[in-house]
Amino acid sequence: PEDIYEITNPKDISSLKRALVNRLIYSIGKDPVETQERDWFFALAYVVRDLLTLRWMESMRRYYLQDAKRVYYLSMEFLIGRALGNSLLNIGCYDEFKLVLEDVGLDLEELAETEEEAALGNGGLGRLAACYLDSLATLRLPGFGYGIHYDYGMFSQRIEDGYQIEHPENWLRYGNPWEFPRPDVLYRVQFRGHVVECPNADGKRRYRWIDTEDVMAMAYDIPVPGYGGETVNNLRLWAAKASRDFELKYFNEGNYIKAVEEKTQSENLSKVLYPDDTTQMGRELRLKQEYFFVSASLQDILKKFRIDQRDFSDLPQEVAIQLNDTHPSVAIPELMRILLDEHQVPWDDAWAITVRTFSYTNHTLLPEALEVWSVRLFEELLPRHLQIIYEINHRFLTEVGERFPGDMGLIQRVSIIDEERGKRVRMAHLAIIGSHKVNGVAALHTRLMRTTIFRDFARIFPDRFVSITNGITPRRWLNQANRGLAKLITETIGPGWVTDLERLRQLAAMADEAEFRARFRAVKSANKQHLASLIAKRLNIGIDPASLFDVQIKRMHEYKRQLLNLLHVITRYNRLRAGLSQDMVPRTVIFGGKAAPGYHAAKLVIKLINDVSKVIGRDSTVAGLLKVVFVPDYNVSRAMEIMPAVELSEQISTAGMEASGTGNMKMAVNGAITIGTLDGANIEIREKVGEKNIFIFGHTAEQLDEMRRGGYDAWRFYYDNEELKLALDMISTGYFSPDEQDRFKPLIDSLLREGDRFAILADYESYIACQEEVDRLYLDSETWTRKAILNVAHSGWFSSDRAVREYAERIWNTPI
Ligand code: 26W
Repeated sequence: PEDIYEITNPKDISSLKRALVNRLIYSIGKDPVETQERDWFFALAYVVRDLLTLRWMESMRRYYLQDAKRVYYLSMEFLIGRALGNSLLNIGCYDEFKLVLEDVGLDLEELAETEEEAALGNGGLGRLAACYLDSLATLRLPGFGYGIHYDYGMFSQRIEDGYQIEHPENWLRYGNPWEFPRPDVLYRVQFRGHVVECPNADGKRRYRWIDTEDVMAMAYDIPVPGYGGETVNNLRLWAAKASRDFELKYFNEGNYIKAVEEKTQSENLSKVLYPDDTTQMGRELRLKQEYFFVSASLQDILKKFRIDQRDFSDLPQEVAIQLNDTHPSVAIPELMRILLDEHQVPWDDAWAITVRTFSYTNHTLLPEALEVWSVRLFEELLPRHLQIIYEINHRFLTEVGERFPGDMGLIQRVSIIDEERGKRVRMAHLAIIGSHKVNGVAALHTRLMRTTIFRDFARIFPDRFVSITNGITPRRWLNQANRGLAKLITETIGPGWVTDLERLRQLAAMADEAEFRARFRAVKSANKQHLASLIAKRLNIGIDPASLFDVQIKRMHEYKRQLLNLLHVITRYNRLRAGLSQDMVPRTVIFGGKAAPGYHAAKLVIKLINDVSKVIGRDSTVAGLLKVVFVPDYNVSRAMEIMPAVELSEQISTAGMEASGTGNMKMAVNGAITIGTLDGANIEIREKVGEKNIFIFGHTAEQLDEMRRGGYDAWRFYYDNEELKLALDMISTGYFSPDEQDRFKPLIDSLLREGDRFAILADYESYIACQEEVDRLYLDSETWTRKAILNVAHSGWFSSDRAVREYAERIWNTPI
C-alpha cells in the first residue's frame, strides 16, 4: 500500500492519525496495544520528519533554480535542544497532533519529554548557532550548518552532597529520529604524513601531502524547519569512520585485533564534545576534531559549487563561509591548500578568493579562551597547513612592514606565530587576516575588540571590524517556551510578531492599561506556579510562587560572578536574621549552570551555593522570606521551563568580560526585569527598554580599567563595608560548611589575596543598593508589571531574525 505514510492533508486529524499508527506498526514494529511512550514519540517524530522532508526537498530545488548564493555556518557546536515541539509549531500542526494524541490517550507535552535533547554545545556560542539556523530558514535564506556528530554531547550534571558530578549523556542510545544518515556522503580526511616538493614542467614548485593517516567523514543530515513550514534547511554533521585501507594493512598481516583496535581509535574522533568553554587546552584530539569537520565541510561545499561548470574566482559570489569563533579557522589554510595544491591556482588569486569567502565571529576577549596551538603539534598533524600558515604570515608581515616601517613591535604583536613561550599558532590572528569581515557580538564587545586585543589589526584593516549584536529566536524562546504569554500577545496585537518581533512595540501602550497588566500578571503568576510545581516534583523542594523569582542561569564562571549574587543572598540572610525584614520582599533565588569538569573554582561555587541553600533552608527564622535553589543539569529544556517564570534576570558579569550574553535577551522578552552591569548586550537592552526599566549597577569597563591601573585594593573593600566583611568571614570560617571549615578558602583567597580579578568586591556595595531598589519596586506591583511589559515591548530588536539580516547585508552580501 503506497499510502502507508502519506498524509493527504496535514490539517485532517484522521489522516494524521492513520499516518501515526502506520508509522508505529511499520517503522517501529510495535502493536499499538503494547506500546510504550517512547514508541509513540518515535512514531510521531517520524511522521513530523515526513512532513518536513518534502518541504526540505522543495527548498533545495528552489535554491538550485534560483542559483542563490549559499551561506555556510561552520561551528563546532550546535546547541539545538529538543526538536519535536519546535517543529510542530514551525509547521503549524501543533494543535492537530495534540488532538490526535488525545485520541489515543496520550498527552503531547508529556510525550515531548521523552525526547533526548541534542546538547551538542556548551552554552552561548552553541545556542547562538542554533538560533541562527532557525532564522536562516525562517527568512528563506539558503543557509546551512556544518558541525560534528558527537556521540556524547554536553555531560549531564548531577548534584551529590552539593558537588557537581558529571555523567556522560548517551543521547543517541535509542537513535535520533530526526537525522538521515548518509553512508554515501563520505569524504577522506588526511592527518600527519609529510610534504614533498615536486618541481613542475613549468619550473613552478608543487607540493604534495603524502603518507597520511586517513579518517573518513560520514554525513548525517538534520532538517531545520523555518517558521510557517515553507522552507526547510539542512544541518550536516560529520561522524568519523575508519578508512578501509587502514584496516586492510593489518588484515593483510593477519592482525585482525590490531585492525579493529585502529578502527575504534580513528572513530573516537567524533566521540565527545569538549566541555570547556573558557580555557583552551591544546589537546591533540581537539585540533583533530577541528580539522576533521572543516576538511569534510569544505570538500562538500566545493562539490556543490560544481567547479567543473565554474571558475574558482566565482567562489566568493556563490558562497559565504562564516566561522563561529576560531574553532573552524583552519578552514583558511585548508581552502588555500585545495586551491594551490589540488587545482594549481596561483597564490595571489587563491588568497583573494579565500579572504572574500570567509568571515569570522569573535565571541570572547578573555585571553585564556583564545585558541593557540603549539607549532610542534600543528606540524605533526597538519604539516602542509603549517607551511601555508607560514607563507600567509610571511606575506602579511612583509606588507605590514612596508606600510608601517620601523615598527618592530607591531610585527611581533600581529604575527600569527607567537614566538614567546614556545612557538605557537594564534588562531585569532589567522582568522582575522584570512577574513574580509570580523565581527564582535555586541557594541561594547566590538569596541573593546578594536581598542584592546585586536587594536593593531583595527589599524591595519580599518574596515574589517563590524559589530553585530546577538539575537535569539522568538519561535523557541517566546512562542514555544511561553505559550501563555504568546497567546496573550497574539490576542492583543495579532500573530505577526512571531516573524516580526519588533511588532511587540505595540504592547507599549498596553502597559498603561490596568486590565492588560492584570492579564500579564496572571500569565507570569501561572508560569511561576508551573515552575514551582516542577521544582517540587523533581527536587522535592517547596518554593513560594508568590515570592520574587530572582534567577541566574548560565555556565558557571568566575567572570559571570555567581559569587556576587551569593554575597547578596548572604547579606540578605543576615539582615533578615537581624530583624530587618520590614521592607524586604520574600525571594526565591534560583541558580542553574554547569562548570567545566576541570574548573575547580567554578565547581566550588556550586558547592557553596548548595551549602548556603542548606543553611538558609534549615533556618526557620527566614522561612517564607528567603530560599535558595540550585537547579541541577541546566540545559536547553530546563531553560525553556525557567525563562517564562523569571521576574528578576541576573546579568551581573564583570564589565568588559561578557561578550554579549543571550540569556539576558530571553528573559527580557519573557517579561523579566534585568539587574545587570554595563556589559555585553545589557547596554543595548538598557538603550531599548529605557533606563527606568532596568536595574544597572557597578563599575563600567573603563572605570575598572582605571581602578586596576591605580592598583586594586581588595582589602579596602573588605574593611570599609561591615556587611561585606561579615559575609566573607562567614564563608571563610565555615559557617556554611561546619564539617570542613576551610572548604571555601580558595574562593576567599582569590578575592582578598589574589587581587579579585573579577572585581566582585568593587561592585558589592552598589549591587546591594540596587537590590534594595528591586525590593522597593516589587512592593509596587502595578509599577513593576508596567516595567515588565515595557521590557517585552522593547525587546523585539533582539530577535535573531534581525541579527541574521545584518549578517546577510553587511557580511555575506546576500541581502533579503
Ligand atoms: C576553545 C575553548 C572554548 C570553547 C568555546 C573557548 C571559548 C568558547 C566560547 C567562545 C564560549 C562562549 O560560548 N562564548 C559566549 O558566546 C555567546 C554568543 O556570542 C555570548 O553571548 C557570550 O557572551 C559568550 O561568553
